[in-house]
Amino acid sequence: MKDRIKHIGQNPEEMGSYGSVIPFTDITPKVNPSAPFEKLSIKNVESLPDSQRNILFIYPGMITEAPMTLGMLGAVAKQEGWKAHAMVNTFKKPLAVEDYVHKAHEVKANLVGITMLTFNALETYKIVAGLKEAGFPVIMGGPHPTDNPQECLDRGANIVVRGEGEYPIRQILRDFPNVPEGVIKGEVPRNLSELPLPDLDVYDQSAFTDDEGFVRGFNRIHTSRACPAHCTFCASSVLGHDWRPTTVDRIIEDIQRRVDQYGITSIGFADDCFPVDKDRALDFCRRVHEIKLKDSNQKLTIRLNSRVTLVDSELLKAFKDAGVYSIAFGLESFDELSLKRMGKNVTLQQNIEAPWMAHEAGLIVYGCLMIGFPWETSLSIQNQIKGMHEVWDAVSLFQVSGCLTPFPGTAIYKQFVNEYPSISEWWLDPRKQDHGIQVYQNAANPYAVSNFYQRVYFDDSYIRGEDFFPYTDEYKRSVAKFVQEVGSHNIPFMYPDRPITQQFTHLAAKASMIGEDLFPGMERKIGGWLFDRFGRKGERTGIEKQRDQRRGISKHLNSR
Ligand code: B12
Ligand code: SF4
Repeated sequence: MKDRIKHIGQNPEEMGSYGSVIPFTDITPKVNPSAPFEKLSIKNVESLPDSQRNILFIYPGMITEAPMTLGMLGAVAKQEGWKAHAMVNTFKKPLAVEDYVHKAHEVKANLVGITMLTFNALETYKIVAGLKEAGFPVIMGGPHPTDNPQECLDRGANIVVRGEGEYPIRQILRDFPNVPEGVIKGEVPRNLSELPLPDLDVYDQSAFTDDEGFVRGFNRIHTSRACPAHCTFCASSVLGHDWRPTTVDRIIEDIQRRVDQYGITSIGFADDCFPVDKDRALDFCRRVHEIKLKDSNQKLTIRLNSRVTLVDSELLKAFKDAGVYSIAFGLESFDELSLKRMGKNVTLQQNIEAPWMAHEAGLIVYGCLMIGFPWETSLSIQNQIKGMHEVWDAVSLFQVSGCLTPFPGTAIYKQFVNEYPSISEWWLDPRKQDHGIQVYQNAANPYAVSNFYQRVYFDDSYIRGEDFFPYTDEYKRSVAKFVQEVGSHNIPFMYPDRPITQQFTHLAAKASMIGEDLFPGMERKIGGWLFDRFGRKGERTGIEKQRDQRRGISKHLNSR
């Protein structure tokens, strides 16, 4: 067994681009790698015949849409003859630890696989503890375990998979129950077309279905993995930087089956960066018309993301002709120093030219911006504002993707953890759970988690607090000005042809900002109460709300 695990990649030499992120030699498996699972107290294993093996995949990070990751892993499990079940913690159906344990019992899970992001680490570890207590063996994977495998073992995981999970999970399921505990670094799938397409049947679709019957997330397609760039804030350890595309045939096949099965006409590419290979992108644009929609009056629309460095007029026009509706650029900053220090490897000029080119090609342009880098001063923010004005009419919506969250494994975390020791393992601090997550967009009661101005100004930065880095008052004042600029730009896009609504929204948002300065937390308390009593009724029942409170989500955000 030792040999086999080595074969699927324990050797640092085999880790490709991961090697530089965290040296694998840091990781000491908690348990002797040759200890088989039978030695654990697993209730179901021995009594079940092979044909009834079940794996339950869990996604504990609150989300509104079906995370394709579980479909990807579920498809592999099914290929191996296992029954795959998925459980996702959604705003529509929030889940508590006992729900996961109950489900694991219900499906007679032989194994439970958990996908872990960083922002809700403590809640995730509670789930691990609950499942372990009930006797279920737990495998963890995803961005957080990839960067913190030892922590996951220490918190109860039996196996931690680093990086992409398809090959390791296949091996584990084949060898089950004779699988050693510890850390596995999987072989990187080089040919993505060999992997099965995500299995959409593993999900409880009712958790993602909106009022119109649309299943959220089922339109999210992956056509490539990894991003060649090395932005220092980006948590890229899972996929690395070795960009790997799937074939155009495969993209067409994946879109077609979703159109056929779910009547999907709006596709979102989840790739970090779709157009890395321009020829492939152009080929896709030519062939997209092969996709047959159910009704000839329908049109396929596509949303995608790109670096500004990878587009030109020819490609952008081809996108437009292919039905691309919008393109999101990670502009991040218009401050040259910040761009440089965050390793974005783009010029100010490119940040200005690309949005204009896309706009001129007829695309809706989203410009994602970041603030809160520890080196920034109010001058950086003034430059942000100046830059925004350079692309004001080209960009439809600026998205402030938040005040910098130093995710583990990122260069920025490693660089600043010594200077700011308080950021060390921040994800284990109860006060920092859910940091940086754009909760308010989905919450049943938006006032429970955010102020009005945060919602309409797209300010999910919460920079009035100092969760990670200290900011001067002058910096905070500049940020306040910046988010107002973002708001004054975005509000007309949100309420086109409604000038009175635009004015009113702007005024109300300003009042909300002033109110927060004078009486911190008050708007959320009063607004939350009023909304609960008189507002549009959300999906959540009293019990579900209690679960939410147990998770601590509203409580924490209320205290911001
Ligand atoms: C699409 C996407 C979204 C979508 C959909 C989310 C989803 N999970 O489907 C949306 C827009 C909703 C979203 C939201 C957020 N996202 Co997001 N998102 C992505 C993105 C671009 C692609 C995810 C993906 O499908 N990857 C492709 C698959 C192949 O990789 P994977 O999901 O990691 O899964 C593989 C392995 O990790 C492993 N694996 C995963 N789970 C398991 C479980 C087991 C048992 C095993 C064995 C293996 C295994 O095997 C999988 C298959 O190979 C990634 C960036 C990226 N490149 O991955 C960011 C990323 C995951 N998001 C991130 C963040 C921060 C967020 C938000 C918090 C942002 C915010 N401010 O709100 C929210 C959180 C939402 C939530 N509740 O989860 C970070 C996470 C960093 C971290 N350390 O936690 C990432 C990595 C972006 C980044 N580079 O910084 N996101
Ligand atoms: S360009 Fe985007 S996906 Fe690529 S490393 Fe930078 S932030 Fe991450």
